[in-house]
Amino acid sequence: MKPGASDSAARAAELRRRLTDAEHAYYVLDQPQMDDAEYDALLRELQALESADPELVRPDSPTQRVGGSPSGAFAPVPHRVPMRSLNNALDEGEFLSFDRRVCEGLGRAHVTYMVEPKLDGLAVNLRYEHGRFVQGATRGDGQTGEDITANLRTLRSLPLRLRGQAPPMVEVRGEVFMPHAGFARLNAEQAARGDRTFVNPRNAAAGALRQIDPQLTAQRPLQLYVYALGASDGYTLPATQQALLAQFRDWGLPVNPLNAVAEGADACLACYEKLLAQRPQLPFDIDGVVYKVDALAAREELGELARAPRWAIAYKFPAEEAQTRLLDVEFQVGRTGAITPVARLAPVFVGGATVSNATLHNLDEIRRKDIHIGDTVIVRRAGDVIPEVKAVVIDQRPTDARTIDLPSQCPACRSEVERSDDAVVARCPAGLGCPAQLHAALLHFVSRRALDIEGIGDKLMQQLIDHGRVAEPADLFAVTAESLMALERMGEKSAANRVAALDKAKSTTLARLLYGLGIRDVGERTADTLAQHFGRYEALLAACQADAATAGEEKDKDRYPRLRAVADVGPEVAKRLVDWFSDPQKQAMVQRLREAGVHWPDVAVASAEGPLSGRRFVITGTLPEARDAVAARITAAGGQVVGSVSRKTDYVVAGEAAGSKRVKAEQLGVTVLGWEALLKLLDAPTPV
Ligand code: 9MJ
Repeated sequence: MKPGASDSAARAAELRRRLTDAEHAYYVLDQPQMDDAEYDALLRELQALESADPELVRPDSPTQRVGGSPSGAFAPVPHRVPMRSLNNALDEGEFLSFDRRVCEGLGRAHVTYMVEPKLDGLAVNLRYEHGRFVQGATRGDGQTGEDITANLRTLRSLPLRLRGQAPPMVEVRGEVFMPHAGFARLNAEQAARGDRTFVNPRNAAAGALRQIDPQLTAQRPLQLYVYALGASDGYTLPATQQALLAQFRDWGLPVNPLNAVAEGADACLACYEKLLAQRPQLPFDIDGVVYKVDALAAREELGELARAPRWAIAYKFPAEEAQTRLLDVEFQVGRTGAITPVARLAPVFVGGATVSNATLHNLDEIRRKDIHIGDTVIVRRAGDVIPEVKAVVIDQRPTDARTIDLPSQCPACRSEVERSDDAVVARCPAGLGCPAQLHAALLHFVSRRALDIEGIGDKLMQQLIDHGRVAEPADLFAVTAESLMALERMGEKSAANRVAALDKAKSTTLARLLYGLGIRDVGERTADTLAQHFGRYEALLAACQADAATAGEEKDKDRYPRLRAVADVGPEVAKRLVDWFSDPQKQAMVQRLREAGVHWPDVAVASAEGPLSGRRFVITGTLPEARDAVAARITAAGGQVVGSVSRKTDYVVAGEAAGSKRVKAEQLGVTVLGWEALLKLLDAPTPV
């Protein structure tokens, strides 16, 4: 033994324990114990001890995750217990038939099931001997898999040693997958290096597990959840799947926190609906729900079929992707005149609905994805998100496939389009004179976050335009119940409701008006900030007129000084505002809105000498008072309320369920205030 070796051995053991605990806390429990820097420092210390005295190295040391050298081929691993797949139910009827068979088989009226989200990854078998991870294998054909031990060791959610009492041998089965965030990061890195990007997280995870060099696997953000038992020696089975999963958790293995228990078929179907609704927000892909009879003895009774057990079924979600043909590309004109391509598709059932249109975003995107008319394409529709053309199936391209070019004329009004220098963006210059822009602009004006006029949808708006009733926002307020009833299929009651909604919307706010006017690049947040800053429409108009005189200044910093004094307003937005407010037609339009009865109160402008003067606030989360009221208090005390957190922000007022803005504040070191702390600040005496 080397001098001081027993000290080193004790320290190494201590470091192994702390690092293993930290990995478990971070990767399994999702409750970090230490920051990355501390983890790295401890890991380096352990590496140093181990390289000074190789006898200190243990196979389950956190330094040994990327231990092995490239292995060449993956050796075959026969599974002692076959890795069966699951039978699928494609609709409710098939699930209910499964439940009926189970109930009849067991002679019971209803059965308790474990409900598990079906992870879309790769099934693996993990063998632990005396608590130590000794072998990991792929599913393969279910009888024989491949040895990917070295690669699996690099997953930090996979414990190299089980906690507590472990049997002489136990195989645990689960799914390796790549969460969305890691997938996006990986693809961005691949693209930056000019490497091939992955089509979906499942392919990326499969690629990562099949790396010959575990160093490469280690760099891929893989995650694991376990859900089943394989072979075991000297292990007494628990009574239920619930208890089995609890045992896995106690051993330090990661178990999906979304798993749930359901009594009977109705509860199972309710879980399905819940998970389907959660699916778009989940941090990883799931492609259905797995139902397993909870009682293990009941499983024995039901038995197994050749390929799949009788006691479990996977009720699949509707596929989010499907192939179809791109029949044509049409161009749509948006509210600001931007002309965007839309795919016309051979109708295809995807994501639970028949899709015949999909967005193509812009010409850049079309070129990047190499999309041609006539191509077979992969269409994606996830949740309520607008369907998109994700990729082309290149080897099915017909010889007469056509390239896609921007039109030279506006498809709605035939004006010559303006193209960007790189010819990827086209815009119709006709403004509200273009019927398509008018339609989109009016829909924006009535939308919920703008004037919030209920009951005037796409079709009714089109009719109002076609019948010459409405040519600009102010005309909406002249619409009468009689004129609405003269339009197709509008009854007296509906007409009266719409007129009432119009009447109600006349009383609005400056922020809603500014947003509703549809000035380019002025979103809800900027509109809000402008309203807070200027307080009155005329003050904003005056600032724009004064700033217009500075448009020709040579130096950037001398242009638009009044507008740029507003938080969140940069040179581009300032220019858009100056252009818009300098247009006499736009001013006449606002004047006509006022004449039609649209009105809004002045907003209290930040007072120059309040206790909070010169301080910038961001409000986030749910507070005891409405957001507008909180903003008014801050403004009255001289503070300014802005939309986004930056280094220039002084305080973030965070209520309940505050999310990303709070996180960003903490990252940037911006002070986060709770409600009480804000009230104190508001009461503080004016600084002298
Ligand atoms: C997935 N893919 O999430 C099973 N699975 O159980 C879950 N797969 C399974 N269970 C037995 N949660 C065979 C496969």
